[in-house]
Amino acid sequence: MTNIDYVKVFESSSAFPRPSSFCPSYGTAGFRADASLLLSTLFRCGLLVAARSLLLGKSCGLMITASHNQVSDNGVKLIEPDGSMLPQDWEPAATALAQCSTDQEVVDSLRSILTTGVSASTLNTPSCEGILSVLFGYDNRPSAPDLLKAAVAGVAALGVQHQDVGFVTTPMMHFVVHQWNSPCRPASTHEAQETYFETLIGAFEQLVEGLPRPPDGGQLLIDCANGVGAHHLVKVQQRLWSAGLQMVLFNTGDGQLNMECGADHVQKERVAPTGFPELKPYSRCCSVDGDADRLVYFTVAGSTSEGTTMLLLDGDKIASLTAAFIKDLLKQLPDSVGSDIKVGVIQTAYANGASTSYVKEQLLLSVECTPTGVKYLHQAAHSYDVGVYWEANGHGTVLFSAELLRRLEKAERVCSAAKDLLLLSKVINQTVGDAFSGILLVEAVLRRKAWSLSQWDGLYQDMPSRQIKLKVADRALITVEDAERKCVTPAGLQKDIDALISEYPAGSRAFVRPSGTEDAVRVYSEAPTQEQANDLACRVGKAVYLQAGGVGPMP
Ligand code: NG1
Ligand code: ZN
Repeated sequence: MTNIDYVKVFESSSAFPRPSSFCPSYGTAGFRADASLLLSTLFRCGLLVAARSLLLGKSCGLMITASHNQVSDNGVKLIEPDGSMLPQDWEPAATALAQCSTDQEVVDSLRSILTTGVSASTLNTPSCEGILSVLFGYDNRPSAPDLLKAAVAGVAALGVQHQDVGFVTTPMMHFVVHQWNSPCRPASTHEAQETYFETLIGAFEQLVEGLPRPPDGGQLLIDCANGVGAHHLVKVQQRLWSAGLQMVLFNTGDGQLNMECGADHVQKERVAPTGFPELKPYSRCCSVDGDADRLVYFTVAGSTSEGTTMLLLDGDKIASLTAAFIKDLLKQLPDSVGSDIKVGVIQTAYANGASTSYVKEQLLLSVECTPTGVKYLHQAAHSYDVGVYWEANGHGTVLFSAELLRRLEKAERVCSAAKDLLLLSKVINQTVGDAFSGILLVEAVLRRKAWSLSQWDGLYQDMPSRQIKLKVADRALITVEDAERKCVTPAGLQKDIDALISEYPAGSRAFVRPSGTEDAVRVYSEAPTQEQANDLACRVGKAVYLQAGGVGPMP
């Protein structure tokens, strides 16, 4: 094990004291808070990611972003050498380190991480300092440069080198870290970014080769949320135009990040983003979030006297389209290749009930429900040969098992479905949910099926749903089980929720959980009509407010 200079760690830590009232914890997607609070957290994440790199003997990554949150927030996500997310058994150590009150506690916490390796499985892995470094990426928030300096100081305190990858989307960063640790390591992180685009676009071009452009001319209006995605999408516009995909970019940085735009806004508010032109019925539109790891499609149906109807094609619809396409291809494989392939669709409690029924009853595929957060879905997807996972908010991807890929490679010369599945596995960023990869995936599948947006939308009709959030004094008092569908505490709250649900028609449901990224409690409901869903969410919100110490206006 490397000799760690703990005196240096102590001294470096003293420049980044934790604000006394700030108690960070590793949430649904890393640490996230108002950026002004985060310097100590970033310094300590620098220590942690450097420690992890030393223990594994490989280069880890650190991405500075708060995704779809407002511009004054920021956050940090840690990335494993293979491009996956920080293992869950490291999360308590990350929280403990971030919460230390003194520099001595920081040193002690770090020492304990390094000496125990957190879990026995990482203890004996040799270090190989010198060839490893920590990779840093960030989005376009104004707080990024200061937070980056704090993280660099943390990594330097352990004597580990770093590479500045620059402005990147979160999924690009996962891909770059994966590449950096692969046997054919690129010469620079810039080259790794080029490989990212070449891999995804190259596979897309082959999937759509020779197919006619869509009837709408292939125009796709993209809301970039004024985030980092725009920075990269402009560079590939020309090449994709040649492949029949005309990306027209909006909210490319002239407005405020995520302000009335972005995938979260479009999905939760069910409105077109700001800055969009008046839409023609069924024109193709999509929206990505601030760090471009989420994607939702939307359009408008024909207008009525009350205006146009917004159609949202969310993560559930993307998952359903993808699963249907993959299932068709798998059916075409010869028995020797495709007889015993295990396919699963992984969702959370927020998945629309109609999508779950579609996958189970129409596609006849198994559905698994996990707690919110892609780390849970991703882990569950690993137990299938093809694990299709998406959150309703548009965050998801598909994982192909190594064994299946080997079989497909053997068969690709003689079987076009095997070749197509291999191309799909390249269009899809398997390290993490990726909006750009999602766009290429959806566009390729629609082109292959010669489907319009309305045909895609017609796979199933969403059950009316409603999501609200409210504030309580301490959201940690709300605890949940059964993949977050049942409330354990406060005692009695679930009984009240059940009683409310029983007043609505069969098939109605509602649940409550504390957010892992915001100081809020989320309430979700589904019912046969929109009025009933709104009403149910509001009444469940009131029950939470009364039983869990609501703050501010009652729903
Ligand atoms: P929280 O705030 O824990 O609900 C939100 C999303 C998650 C996930 C994370 C990370 C909803 C209901 N929740 O988590 O799905 O995307 O942010 O960004 O959309
Ligand atoms: Zn995001």
